[in-house]
Amino acid sequence: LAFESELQRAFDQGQLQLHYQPKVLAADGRIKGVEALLRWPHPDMGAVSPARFIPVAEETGLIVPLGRWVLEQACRQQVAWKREGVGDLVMAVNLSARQFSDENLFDDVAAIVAATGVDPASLELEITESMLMRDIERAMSLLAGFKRMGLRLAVDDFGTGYSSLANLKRFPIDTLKIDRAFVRDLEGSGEDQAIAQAIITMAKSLGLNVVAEGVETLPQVDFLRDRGCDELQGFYFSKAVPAGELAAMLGR
Ligand code: G
Ligand code: G
Ligand code: MN
Ligand code: NA
Repeated sequence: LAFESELQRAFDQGQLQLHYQPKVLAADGRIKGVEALLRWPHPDMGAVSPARFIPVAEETGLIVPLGRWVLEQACRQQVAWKREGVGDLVMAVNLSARQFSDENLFDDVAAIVAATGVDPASLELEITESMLMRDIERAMSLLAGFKRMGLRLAVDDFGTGYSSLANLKRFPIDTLKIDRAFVRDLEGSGEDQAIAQAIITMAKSLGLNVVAEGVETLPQVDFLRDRGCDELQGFYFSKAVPAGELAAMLGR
């Protein structure tokens, strides 16, 4: 079967799963929220990376129903964790370019928020810079609508795209996520240290929450915390795990 038909079939048969990666407060290590990340445990190929199948889902258009499923699943999980006393975590969900340009996105999100009863203040949409910059007017009105709905908005992979902070401040953004490209070599690279420091300083002065991605080592943790980064996400703390494992982590 061609890869795209296999993906469609996996989706139809309920084989795609969501895992959740913690975001911890730099100050005290408590889990503040999670990022929902798709997983495809393939019977023959093993785990297929979303880096491989998301672009295919974008091409075929499957990303639109798949994205709705991800959002609904993530919202239901947020509500379940809250109800069960596991925690009132901020649930972050990635949006892809094709979803973002889909004319029904706003209504789909509104319908899912209403149907699941999730507190919109506990739902964060992760959007990349390039999605914002492609059609600035449309992005502006979409984001304004999401803010009126009470959602949180994050710019993902920050620093790799074209936007400047000056440009970004026109958007009603709550959070900047420093791309892991700047975190990876933090210990050895004075340039990456300067970039990370500059992003944190400017984000703070604009009143934005800052999250560093791809945090894998204690020296990275120390550097980012000491410079005022609010939240940390990466393998140092945890990879993305199934919902049950996350609940167990919070229980400890
Ligand atoms: O989890 P991992 O690092 O392997 O993810 C690889 C890429 O796939 C990342 O860019 C991530 O944002 C993206 N991705 C994972 N899950 C989703 C999802 O539910 N929706 C979208 N649009 N992208 C996702
Ligand atoms: O593009 P986005 O930021 O949504 O991508 C999230 C991806 O980053 C996921 O595929 C996740 O598995 C991956 N990831 C999360 N933490 C780390 C980390 O500490 N190191 C590396 N290399 N990848 C990570
Ligand atoms: Mn992300
Ligand atoms: Na990212």
